[in-house]
Amino acid sequence: MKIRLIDPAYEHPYISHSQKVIKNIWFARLTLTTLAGLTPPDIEVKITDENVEPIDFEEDVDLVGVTGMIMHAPRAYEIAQRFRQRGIPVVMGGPHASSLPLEAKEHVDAVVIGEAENVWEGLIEDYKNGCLKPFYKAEAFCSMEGLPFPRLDLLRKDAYMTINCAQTTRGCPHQCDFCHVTHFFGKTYRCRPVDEVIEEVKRLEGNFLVFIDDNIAGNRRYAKELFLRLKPLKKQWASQASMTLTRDPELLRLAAESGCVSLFIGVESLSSENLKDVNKSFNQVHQLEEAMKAVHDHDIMILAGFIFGLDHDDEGVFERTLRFCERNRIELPSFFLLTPLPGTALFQRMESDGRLLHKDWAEYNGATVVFKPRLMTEETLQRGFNWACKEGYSWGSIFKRVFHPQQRFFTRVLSNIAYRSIAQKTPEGYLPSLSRILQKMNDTIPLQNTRNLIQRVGEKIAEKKLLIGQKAADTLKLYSVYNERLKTLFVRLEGSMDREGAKELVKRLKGVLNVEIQKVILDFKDVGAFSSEAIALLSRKGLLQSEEGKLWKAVNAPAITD
Ligand code: B12
Ligand code: SF4
Repeated sequence: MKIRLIDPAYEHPYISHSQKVIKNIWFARLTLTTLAGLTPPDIEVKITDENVEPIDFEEDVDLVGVTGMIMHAPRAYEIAQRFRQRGIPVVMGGPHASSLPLEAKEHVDAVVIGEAENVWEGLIEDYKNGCLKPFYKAEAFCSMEGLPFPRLDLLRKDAYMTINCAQTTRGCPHQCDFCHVTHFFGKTYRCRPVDEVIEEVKRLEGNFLVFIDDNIAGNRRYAKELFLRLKPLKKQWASQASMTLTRDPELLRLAAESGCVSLFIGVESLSSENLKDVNKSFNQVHQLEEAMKAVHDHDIMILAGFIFGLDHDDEGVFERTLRFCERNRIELPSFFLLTPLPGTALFQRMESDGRLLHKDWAEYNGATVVFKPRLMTEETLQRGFNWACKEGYSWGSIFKRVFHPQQRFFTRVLSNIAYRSIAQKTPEGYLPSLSRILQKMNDTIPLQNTRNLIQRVGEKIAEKKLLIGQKAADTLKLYSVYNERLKTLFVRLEGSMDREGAKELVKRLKGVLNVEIQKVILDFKDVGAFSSEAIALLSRKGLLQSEEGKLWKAVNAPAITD
């Protein structure tokens, strides 16, 4: 019996990679090599990764297996159709088929939902007996003990940066709303026996490998043991981890000592409201810069993932995020557009709110807007994203991010050049016109004179006083969000306000008036103390008026009688 396993290509004018780029930056996924490893030895099994070689549709095979993420679905269905026209049965599995098995079944003979480990051999038996079932779903997640090693020998070694890939864990202890991993693996986080991982790593040629785990440090005890055991092998490795890794200095040190040279870290957003919305509050915004520094101090290169289009993102998000990457010398920023993947909590929410623009899965590629953003139009989000991709890999930005005295300088430059070649294919974008203004409206204004400040609502209950006291710092902070759909700028003020602070606020707001903003809502709730001159100035300028219909609307304006 002959089986052909196929990884469909993704054809797209600027997202698909050329053979050269694949050779420079891609590693092979473990999907089909794992499946081949699970195939009984008496069966001839071969792999085609259509990204690096064409499919032979005339091949003499008995059964075809196709995989695919969501964006690959249309191509996977085309491939299935071509083989089925010849009477060759096709089985589909992977993230897309597992999320939408009924849809997939319309295009193939059998669908494997979830992991293949516990069902693949049975499926082959059913095929041999002529009784292939429409769906296969294992009753439980597979054991991580004794998994066969992936058949890396079936890949075209010369086509990728490396084929040295291994997996140590499956799943993730977290449940971010946009991520497919927890949907696929449930709330499980399963670790392979360290001995088996070490044995597999020892067999890999060369000194570099990629652990394709979603979160290699999800279980600290396990990760520490793994890193300790990896150290003597003197290999270098790359992987993905959540920010929580950076909070355990010992874990980070062990990772570095065991050969970790680069980590993909999902930072996602610089807004704590956004992170809260998508159930990722464990990424603490105020600790981000420190976390990036800790990783760099161990000479580990950072590939930081950022998502644009979350509900609290306004037109300022693109520039703010890029400047963050430059300031923190993030070697390889990876920008994605929020993409509701079927099966995720995000998808359910967007679908029930009527926010999905369509279900053309090929467009669900992380670089195309497929939903209605809350604070921007679709066009602004798309163009801003394009701008960030291009600008992020401009020479100026590369210079700011990699030109610093650290080891592996050339690796950093070379990988940026490779990413630059991808970024340059992105269509023209533009920085939204309000971006600069929004940077100024999200700022901290230092106080000149703190002596004359009058505590607000000083007579209220003691706890409140304490809270207000804490907020009445020596600065005035501006948190501004622009809603392009309502043409309204919301400005939340926090801290204390003296005359100079009020003057500076008025000056900045005057700049805002020159652009398309139609209304400004100023929220004074978190201003703990004012000087009487500040109040007088704000009143003169009309900023404390709260009547509707005016350009300004004040919320929680001070009512101080001194
Ligand atoms: C490595 C990886 C990548 C690499 C891929 C490199 C390459 N050469 O393709 C990189 C970093 C480039 C990448 C990019 C992207 N990725 Co990716 N990636 C992964 C990751 C971490 C591991 C894949 C892997 O090897 N898994 C190990 C194997 C053993 O597991 P598996 O693939 O699930 O296969 C098992 C079963 O699904 C089943 N199965 C799978 N296929 C088939 C087929 C048949 C016939 C059968 C019977 C069974 C079967 O059997 C296997 C054994 O149990 C997964 C997460 C994950 N844990 O899988 C995300 C993941 C697959 N990626 C994902 C996404 C979204 C992307 C991007 C679209 C991100 C973006 N927005 O740009 C891009 C697309 C890139 C592209 N053009 O293809 C999502 C997919 C979600 C979805 N529903 O589509 C995942 C699940 C991550 C996530 N957080 O949600 N990715
Ligand atoms: S931490 Fe990463 S892998 Fe884990 S659920 Fe969140 S996005 Fe997914």
